[in-house]
Amino acid sequence: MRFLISSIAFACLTLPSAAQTPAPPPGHDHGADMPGLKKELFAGITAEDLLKPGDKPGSVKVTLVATFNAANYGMNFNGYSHGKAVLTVPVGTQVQVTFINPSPVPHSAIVIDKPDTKKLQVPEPWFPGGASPKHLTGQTVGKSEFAFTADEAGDYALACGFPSHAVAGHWVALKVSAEAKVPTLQLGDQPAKEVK
Ligand SMILES: [Cu+2]
Repeated sequence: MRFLISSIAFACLTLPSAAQTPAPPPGHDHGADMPGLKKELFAGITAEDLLKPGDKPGSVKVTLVATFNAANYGMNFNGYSHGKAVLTVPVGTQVQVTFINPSPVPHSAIVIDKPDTKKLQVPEPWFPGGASPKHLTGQTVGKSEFAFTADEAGDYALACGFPSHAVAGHWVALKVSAEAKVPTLQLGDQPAKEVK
């Protein structure tokens, strides 16, 4: 037994050099990377890509990258969680979504009524077509596309449909507005900006 314990102690002392790097202090990891990300899946994509003009008038492109960084334990889209990025589109906008999950942890994307972010599970998208494939089981290390028409004004969310993730904050806000003339994007505390 003594031999076994000393072997374990020896093994711990001879771990590779990464183990000797001091860990960052807790709570200071918001901009840090998550381990195991397939970075080429979202190279060049930023928070601004949450909302861009689409190919046709009256359409927008939304690029949602789950686990963009380590914020909210990776349960973020392009670094934002808990509705802290707000995408506003005029009623009737055609929304084309590219969903990317570069991580081995399953995530998905679905448009839901904002109060439903408090539900553990949401079976159907609010607007027909508004979910990535198998949103309840999610996908890992990959990309998918879907589209929907935001034809009813209201406060919605683009959320991760993997059970319990939306409750944990894995969503950005989507406002479908009868007053808005152009799509705008608000990132955190910055003022909303018309997308270009
Ligand atoms: Cu998720």
